[in-house]
Amino acid sequence: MMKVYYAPFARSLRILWTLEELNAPYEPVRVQFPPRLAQPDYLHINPLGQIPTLMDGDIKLFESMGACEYVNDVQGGDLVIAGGQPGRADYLQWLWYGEATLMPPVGTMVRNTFGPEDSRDGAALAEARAMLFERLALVEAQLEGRQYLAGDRFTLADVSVAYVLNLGAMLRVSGDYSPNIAAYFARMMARPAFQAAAAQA
Ligand SMILES: N[C@@H](CCC(=O)N[C@@H](CS)C(=O)NCC(=O)O)C(=O)O
Repeated sequence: MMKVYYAPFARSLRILWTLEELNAPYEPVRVQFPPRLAQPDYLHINPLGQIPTLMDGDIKLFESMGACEYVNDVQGGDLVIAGGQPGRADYLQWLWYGEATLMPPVGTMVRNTFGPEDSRDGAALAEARAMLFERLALVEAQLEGRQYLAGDRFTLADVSVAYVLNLGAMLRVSGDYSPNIAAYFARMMARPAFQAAAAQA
């Protein structure tokens, strides 16, 4: 059975959500955060000390969206838009956008909100927040007249981006989401699979 090393609110939530969407069996393994300080034995599993890690027998993945695609593959799921299918370009765009473009400012916000008090920088926080909202404007435009980010159906592109929107709620900025994003976020959070994953992570 696949094992997911997770911590609350960490990117492991993307993998747990994907597993729940596909009704796949898995074993969640809670890791204390941050592992390199709180749980050094985890460094044998993931030498970077990062969360998540997905283990499937001898196979190990430590990139959250890569792990989600892997889960979809082994489960024969329908959460990917393959080459040649309508929506493929949008799928690639938003799958990557969630991690590569939205997460960097959010990471800065998390560090400057929840990191050690003496290292928090209000100016860096404000700058990251502004950058996040500038980047979310493209998500808002993509969602005009759409329920999902790609291909008119729920995919891993939604898992990638909606996870970031959920972190925005933790950071108390979701009240400022623009209308399409606010409605989309509510739809994503209402999915039973998201709720099942979030309940444990
Ligand atoms: N690109 C990686 C990023 C992994 C990552 O940065 N994880 C965070 C938690 S969500 C972490 O472990 N941070 C602690 C650290 O880097 O020490 C992924 O998508 O899985």
